[in-house]
Amino acid sequence: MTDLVLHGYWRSGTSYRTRIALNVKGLEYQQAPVDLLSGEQHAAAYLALNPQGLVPVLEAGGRIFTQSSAIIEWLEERHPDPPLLPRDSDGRAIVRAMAMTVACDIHPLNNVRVLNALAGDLGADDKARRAWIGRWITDGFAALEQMIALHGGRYAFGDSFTLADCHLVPQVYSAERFAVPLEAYPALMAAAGHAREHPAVQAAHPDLAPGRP
Ligand SMILES: N[C@@H](CCC(=O)N[C@@H](CS)C(=O)NCC(=O)O)C(=O)O
Repeated sequence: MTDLVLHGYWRSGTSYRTRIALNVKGLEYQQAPVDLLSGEQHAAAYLALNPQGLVPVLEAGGRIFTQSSAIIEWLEERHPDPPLLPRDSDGRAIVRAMAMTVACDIHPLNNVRVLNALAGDLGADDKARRAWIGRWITDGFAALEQMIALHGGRYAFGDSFTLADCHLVPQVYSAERFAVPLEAYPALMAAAGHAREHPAVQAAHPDLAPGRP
């Protein structure tokens, strides 16, 4: 029996990155699907867990945590082995910068609510929304490519799986889903390819998540 419950949506990148971290740490957890397409994130019961109406939420023994990157850092502090951050402060800063490039500068611009606002407020059609998505992934991946070429090894930073890989894999999944060309990012794609071979990452794949139609 576990006291960890992850509320998430099968295809959400933030839920996916949290599942990866939970799996890397070898933790058992229950999953409670939240259907973003039907708007379950706006229901009163869910807003009581996360007033932002976003997934994921991690319940841990009665405590409620939101914001996937903060959840992963909490997991890192509570369950340090295996580590998701390098031992030295320089390395930690670089890994966090890689993760934040995804978490702060790519993902939020392509979130469901932003895409809905583009369509509803500005009348953007599917083609325009796909161009928007591609634009921000391309922008962030161009920077990440250079960072990974400089600091990467088997994974995005060196030869150990880190917080950066937790964030990178779901963003590549999203890029592929929206057919964003990825040939210009060989170092990034090599790191993502190795990360995808990790059993913890494979077990976190959206196709295996509850709630998938
Ligand atoms: N910064 C937040 C972002 C959470 C977020 O945007 N989640 C998306 C799914 S990936 C969501 O719940 N979207 C629902 C909506 O936009 O209505 C985190 O990392 O947890």
